[in-house]
Amino acid sequence: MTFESEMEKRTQDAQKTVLSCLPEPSGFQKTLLSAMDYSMRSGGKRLRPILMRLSFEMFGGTGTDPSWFMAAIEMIHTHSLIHDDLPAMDNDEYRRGRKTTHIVYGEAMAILAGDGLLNLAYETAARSFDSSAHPERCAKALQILAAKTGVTGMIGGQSTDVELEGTVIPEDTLDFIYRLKTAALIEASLMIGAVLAGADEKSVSDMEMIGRNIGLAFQIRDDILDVAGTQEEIGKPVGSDAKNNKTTFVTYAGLEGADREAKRLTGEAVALLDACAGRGYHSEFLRSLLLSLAERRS
Ligand code: GRG
Repeated sequence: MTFESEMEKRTQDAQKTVLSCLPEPSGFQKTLLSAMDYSMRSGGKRLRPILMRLSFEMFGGTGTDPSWFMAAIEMIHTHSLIHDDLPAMDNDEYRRGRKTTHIVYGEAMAILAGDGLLNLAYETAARSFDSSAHPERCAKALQILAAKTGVTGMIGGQSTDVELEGTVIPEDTLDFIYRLKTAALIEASLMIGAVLAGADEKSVSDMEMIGRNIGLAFQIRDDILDVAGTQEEIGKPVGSDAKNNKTTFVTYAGLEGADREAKRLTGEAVALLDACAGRGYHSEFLRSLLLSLAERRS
């Protein structure tokens, strides 16, 4: 199977898994549920659930269905995008090539749709206990999900980012923001797959570091695309960082320096993955996927 056809197959699998966990828009909350549904169905690469399943498979997972956590991480990711696009944050009109949730459903409903997805994520992840032969692994995975999403993870990074908007952000603070805001969910995806599969502590910690390096590279690529991409590629207008007066990695390193750093970080991640292969845990497709992210245009 080629890389492209396997990617297509895995994207469809993640898409089916994620959408099967969404409630039907009906009842008095129909508008809220429609707003959640709209946001979850509007494209997206489904990268985090794909990474989670790949990690689960790499460590030979059995006895627990990772689907619940796969859907949960995508719900949390989508919640963050809905809230990040709000007028109080980035004030963006387009996301994933479509109008943002607050443009279609209004600001109040978009706030609630984000809140709804964040709660639904934990409700969904907790369903993994029902059929798991290893409930203690599900409990550990739930802890990771909450910590990497909350104040020590994505929300903490976003708050620092929001607070410092319009200022010249020192490079080490920018690194902290990227690590929490963007890398934390990617770390969580790889760690949870490993934990649900019963991987040892060293392997879980390696997956965390792979996620960190890939997450930082992913954010730097996002900075590059915001300057050098096109609206068709990124699904929203380019130049949003400049419009919002944001310090990004490109501010410090320029486009070429940022490209070099994204590739260096990807190399670190692949080296760690190769070390896992040396201990008998191997996924050729995950390796190719990590390398392909360094070149991504969307
Ligand atoms: C509002 C709590 C809160 C957090 C916001 C993650 C985040 C923090 C904001 C989203 C905007 C942004 C630039 C995030 C950086 C990570 C990133 C590049 C997200 C886009 O992820 P993709 O490319 O998106 O995986 P798709 O659409 O493919 O799912």
